[in-house]
Amino acid sequence: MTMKHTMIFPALLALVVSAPAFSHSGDKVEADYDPVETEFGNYEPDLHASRTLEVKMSDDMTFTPEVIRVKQGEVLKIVHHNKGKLLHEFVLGTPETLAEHAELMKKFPNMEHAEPYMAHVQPGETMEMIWKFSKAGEFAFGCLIPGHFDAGMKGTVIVE
Ligand SMILES: [Cu+2]
Repeated sequence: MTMKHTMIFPALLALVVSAPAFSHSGDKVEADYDPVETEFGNYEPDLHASRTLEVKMSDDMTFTPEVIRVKQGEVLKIVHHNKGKLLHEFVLGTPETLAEHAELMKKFPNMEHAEPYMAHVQPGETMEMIWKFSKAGEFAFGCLIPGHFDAGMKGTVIVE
């Protein structure tokens, strides 16, 4: 991260927050998303979280906590705190979807995605995500920035 980047970012963020497509003044969600249904849960624009979970991302390639336990049907607000000096991501999925996505990111490192089950968190920043864990099972989350996932930046979600 160069000095130039750190100077530019707050201005970009201000633009993003004030653009009409981006919602909820005060909530640092990335955007308004269309409803999404996946094998690891779903998102609708009007979800209300029953619980907030704080997740820390660190440059030692760890998430804290590494295991997230949820009751089936629970809507969680996950607040991601990037405590490091590097960009980190939180991407929910299954071990298979994350591994596939991590491979894609190696081939196309500048590929940008925006989905309600992922958050790109700049150093020192905080982002929020709301997700309904509608399906029971064991799922996964990870940081798919090239190198981070392979270095162990991943965790487990247990929905029961
Ligand atoms: Cu990372």
